[in-house]
Amino acid sequence: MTDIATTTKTSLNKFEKFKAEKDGLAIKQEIQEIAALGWEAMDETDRDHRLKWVGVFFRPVTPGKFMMRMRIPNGILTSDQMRVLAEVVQRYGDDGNADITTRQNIQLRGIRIEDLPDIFNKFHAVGLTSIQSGMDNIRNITGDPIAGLDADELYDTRELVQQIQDMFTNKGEGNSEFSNLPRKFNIAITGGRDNSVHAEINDLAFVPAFKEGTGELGAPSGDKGQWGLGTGQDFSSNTQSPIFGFNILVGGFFSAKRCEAAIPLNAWVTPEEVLAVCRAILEVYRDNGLRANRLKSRLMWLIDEWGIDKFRSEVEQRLGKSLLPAAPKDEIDWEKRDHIGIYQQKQPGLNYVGLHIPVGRMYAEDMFELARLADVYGSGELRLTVEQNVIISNIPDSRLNTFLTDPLIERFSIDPGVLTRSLVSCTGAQFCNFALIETKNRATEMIKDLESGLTFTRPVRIHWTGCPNSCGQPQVADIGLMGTKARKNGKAVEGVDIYMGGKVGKDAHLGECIQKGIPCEDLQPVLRDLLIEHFGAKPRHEALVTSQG
Ligand code: SRM
Ligand code: SF4
Repeated sequence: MTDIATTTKTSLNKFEKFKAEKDGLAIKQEIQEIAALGWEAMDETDRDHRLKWVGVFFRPVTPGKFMMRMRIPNGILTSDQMRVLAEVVQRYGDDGNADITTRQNIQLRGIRIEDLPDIFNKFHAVGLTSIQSGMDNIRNITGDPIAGLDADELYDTRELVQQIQDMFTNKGEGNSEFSNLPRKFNIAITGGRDNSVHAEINDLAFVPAFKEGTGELGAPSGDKGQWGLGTGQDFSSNTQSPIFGFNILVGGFFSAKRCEAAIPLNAWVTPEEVLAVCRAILEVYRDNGLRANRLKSRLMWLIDEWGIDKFRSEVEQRLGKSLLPAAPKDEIDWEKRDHIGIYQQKQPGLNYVGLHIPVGRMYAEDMFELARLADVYGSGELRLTVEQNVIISNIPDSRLNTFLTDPLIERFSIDPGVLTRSLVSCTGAQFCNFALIETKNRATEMIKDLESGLTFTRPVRIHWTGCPNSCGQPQVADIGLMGTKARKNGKAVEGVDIYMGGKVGKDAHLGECIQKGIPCEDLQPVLRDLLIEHFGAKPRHEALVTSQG
């Protein structure tokens, strides 16, 4: 447990103080009481902060209508789970909707506090949880959205992701061992080749890497139990051929103050070791992370203070083992795929189909329909991507043609416009009180207009984020737009800073700010010029003349 006593009381920030007074997770036991009391009468700190430990977010923009953030490990859910989420938002009529998030997750809106006991019962019945999904907890763990379907993947990480989530949430019931971190913590793990998780922007990421078989593994020989649960895929038995495992990256994060890509820990672990190493890193962060200044509490700040070598050796101490050095290269050697469209699975005769969900926004009817699609044509499984889209898996060849004639495919296209296809947007001013600008609606409109005036020869990934917190990840985009206050004719107006050069997949690196304070009302021609100048877009009339002449 966190030894907050070691930090003097006066040096604690206000968040640390209220956590020290009452652990956030304690709110779980008080839900009945709070539901009966109502949101206006309840304690303000409970309402604004502690409820986030059970995934319930007070929205100052829509007081009384809360947001609920789920946990969808690896972004995979069943049609039954999707239907329960749909039922929850359905009861709120026009106020109810849901968003797919940039962490392969779902957030529900319009939630009334008096319904929480019933909602939690519904979640429980289908194995859903929203526990520890906000505030100083570990966020939804991202994994390859086509894990287990991809013929080219090196390791199916679904079980590992679930094990890690089960460890720090006590199988979704809540775990006070990890409910008081210095700040949020992001984990990603991928066994695929295209860095589908944006490993570089996570506090902790596991990326696939082979190690020459030397028989000198750090794990105690034959004692897998000590390293956590087996994964059913034992790559460590043959010590002659290269052994599969993961290189570890640490410290990636975005914040209003600072953005950093993750750096190598210089450690390589087998799949069997991942769980224990994850726990050790979380414990080191929990017990040593900086708690005085909340703007300097993410893992990278601790790594800065200690240096990576000390951080690594503290992790080794927790583990009670030395870590092997990183494999010389990782296996992220593909460009990132977006999975929209039809793809054959590694299982013969089966396909997965990626549907484009415009800026991740869904209404109850959409969610019921997506669940129906998964049941009727697939195996009842749905998957979410960090681009805020949905994949329906396990569709037999024989059902594919009928699937493609389903009316829902018109709404959620398998072949959207070039810009629409890769558009990502954070929540923005409609629901988020940090927002400096409206995002989702504006982004959708502007992209439509740009598409109608231009032709493209390559995709361009445009990400919108409503403020410098960077939830919409503008730094990973070809063009990233970050909400800001701009000035026009002496007046403050909604504006954006423009980021460019974000590279995803192989050799990922973060984009940088190239232009500041463009008023949103003047943005479209600026984007148009950027698309023409840097991404080979052509004005439609010009493209027509060229093709005719
Ligand atoms: Fe975020 C805070 C939404 C992904 C960095 N984020 C918030 C809050 C909770 C602020 C608030 O209370 O209103 C937003 C809720 C708005 C709402 O009503 O939806 C919010 N963040 C989101 C989501 C929904 C954006 C989206 O539309 O997809 C994403 C939910 C992910 C999930 O399922 O858990 C989301 N947020 C991210 C990411 C991207 C990622 O994880 O890959 C980042 C940058 C990466 C990172 O954290 O290192 C991100 N969110 C932040 C920050 C800045 C953190 C920091 O260290 O300063 C905040 C502010 C904070 O925590 O104090 C924040
Ligand atoms: Fe809200 Fe800012 Fe995050 Fe967008 S980036 S969801 S506006 S906190």
